[in-house]
Amino acid sequence: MPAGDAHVAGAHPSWEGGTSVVKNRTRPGRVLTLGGGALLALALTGCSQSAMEQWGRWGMPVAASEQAPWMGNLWNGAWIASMVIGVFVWGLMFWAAIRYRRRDDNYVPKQTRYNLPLELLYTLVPFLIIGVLFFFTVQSQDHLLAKINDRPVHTINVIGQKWSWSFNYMEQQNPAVNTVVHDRGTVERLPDLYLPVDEPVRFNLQSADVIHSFWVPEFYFKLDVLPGHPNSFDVTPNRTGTFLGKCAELCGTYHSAMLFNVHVVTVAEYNAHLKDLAAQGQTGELKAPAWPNTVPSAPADEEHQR
Ligand SMILES: [Cu+2]
Repeated sequence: MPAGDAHVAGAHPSWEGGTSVVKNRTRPGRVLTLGGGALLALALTGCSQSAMEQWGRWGMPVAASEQAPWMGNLWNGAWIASMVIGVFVWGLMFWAAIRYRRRDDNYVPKQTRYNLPLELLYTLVPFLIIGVLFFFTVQSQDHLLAKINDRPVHTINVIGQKWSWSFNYMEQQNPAVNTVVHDRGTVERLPDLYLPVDEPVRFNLQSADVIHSFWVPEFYFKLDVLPGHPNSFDVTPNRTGTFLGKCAELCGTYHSAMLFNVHVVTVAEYNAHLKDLAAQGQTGELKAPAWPNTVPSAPADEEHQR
């Protein structure tokens, strides 16, 4: 049993016991506690401007890629549609509860049955709602998964392994680097993913073992990393900064430690970082072994094996 549950279970008897303070707390006391909690929550979340702005994005961080607005608009639209429908349904529920409340013990209102227009309405309206959401979902998905073909792209081959990430920068064609360099992460050392700002990057995702999911929240995008099924997507980071990338698929004991640092930097800084990696001997491509092995193999020798 998780510690949190144990705590709740431990506290439980005092709620049941007739002499407990909790049981005897008066109603105004409880209301005050609730009100205080709500005020505290407001104070904690509402005092900083950036937190308020994040509420404006329905909890999303500030976007950092050219493709992010497709997902951002879908996210905002889905929330607005849900809120409109929610308020309408709550309104109907409260209206019906108040308008048709029982006033007289012997009175039973007229029961409605086989009302065809009403049944058609509540069958068709949900289909309509789902249809609209489906249309915008497919539209966003097509744009997010579209490959960038009109500009040269940097290619980064990513390997997800229990429980970290390895990045291969396929920069043979880049005159500033001229080779493939890699950065292998471990559970103890988070790997660093460097990306050039305003330049398209193609990610090829491979898993060395189980299903992972490659997620950079600021790009508003995640994609499954599947054993035996390479996935790929293009993204153009458009805001410099340091972000935290994550694995978004529960993949075992240290899933929560499967993080990586994302540095969106200028092209010059990007090239300089890759040259640093090359100078440290991190050249060549790390390959995902045939599933279901667990550790990517080193490019030429076994020197990098864990
Ligand atoms: Cu994972």
